[in-house]
Amino acid sequence: MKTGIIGFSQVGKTTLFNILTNAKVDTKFSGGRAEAHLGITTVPDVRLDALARQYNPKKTIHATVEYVDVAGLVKGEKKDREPSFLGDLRNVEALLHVIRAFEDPSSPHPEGSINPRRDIENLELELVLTDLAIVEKRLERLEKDLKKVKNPEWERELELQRLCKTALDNGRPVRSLEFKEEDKKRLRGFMYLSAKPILHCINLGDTDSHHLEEVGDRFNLAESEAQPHVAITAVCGKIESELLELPVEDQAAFLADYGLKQSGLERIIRATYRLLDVISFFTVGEDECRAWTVPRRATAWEAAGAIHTDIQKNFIRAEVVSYEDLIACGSLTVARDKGVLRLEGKEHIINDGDIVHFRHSG
Ligand SMILES: Nc1nc2c(ncn2[C@@H]2O[C@H](COP(=O)(O)OP(=O)(O)OP(=O)(O)O)[C@@H](O)[C@H]2O)c(=O)[nH]1
Ligand SMILES: [Mg+2]
Repeated sequence: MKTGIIGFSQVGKTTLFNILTNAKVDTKFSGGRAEAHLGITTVPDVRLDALARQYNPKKTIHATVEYVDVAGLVKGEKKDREPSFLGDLRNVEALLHVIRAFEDPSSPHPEGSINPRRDIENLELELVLTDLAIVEKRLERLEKDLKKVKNPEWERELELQRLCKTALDNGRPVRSLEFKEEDKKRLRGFMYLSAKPILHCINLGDTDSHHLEEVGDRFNLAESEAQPHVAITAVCGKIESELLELPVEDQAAFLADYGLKQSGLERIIRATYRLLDVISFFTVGEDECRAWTVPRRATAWEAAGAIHTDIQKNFIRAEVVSYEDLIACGSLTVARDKGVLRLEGKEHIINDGDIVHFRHSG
């Protein structure tokens, strides 16, 4: 899973990138056109940790999320030439938009005041304008080609691109449109930024740590929050940066001092999982306990494919047990004896937290 961190300049993108990936990129350096940073986050999961304690495997492999941190957007930049760093965002699955809500007189907010609602609207507009430039170019090409040759595939694409253009012309992101799976495929190659699910993350000042859950009301964001494939969360960047400097055993107490139940990293990853509507299932054994990420309502057959195409191809049955049942039983053998480990076919829907063992031939 790959997420792109975006936002206007000096909002705390790199600070958040460092928090998420435990990197040490200098936040003093800005310069606007810096190269993109890439980092990987291990997805914390207490269930996998508990399974690992039970199995004591040689390897425990958590799910990971890749993050890319790019230079800040500049409002109203000309869209006829795509800013090069946007290229780094084209192949991400989701966008993490950092919004500045902390006061810092030494580096003022570029807009002069704190107003997350305005910043969200401005950012969405930048995405819309960037995509509009692409869709217009594509439509021109399609119309020209269709005058020369009749091609039903291009005609279908023309209809779809026109739908996108109409939405964009009206200031609406491509993600507000519903497409059938085969039409999504037709548009995928254009990698519209406004088609990507987006998590707006409000970066609060350190005195606001008790009010993380209330950002929606406080900044009047209900309208954004209600849109499809949009979610809102908050962090206190400064506190989270300090957290990173502490030994692991002191972190929970430090968070509690600020009234926080979980770290910003956990909150953001959970929000991203909900936004993308994905779940985790686990495979266990003495060699390896591992978390896998699949879309919610994935079938056993699809889950097999997430591990390896060979397992999918040679799928016989999936043995499935819920996390709670396996922990209560202590082992797959006991779970099997008690009848809570069930043998399921290809169409069985995998639930969040299920432990799955695939029986396959070859
Ligand atoms: N007080 C406070 N300062 C912060 C916070 N997050 C970032 N800063 C400061 O704001 C400045 C910019 O932070 P960065 O993380 O580099 O912001 P950025 O969005 O990556 O900036 P550009 O890449 O230049 O667009 C730095 O001086 C940070 O120390 C925060 O949560 N609270
Ligand atoms: Mg930066």
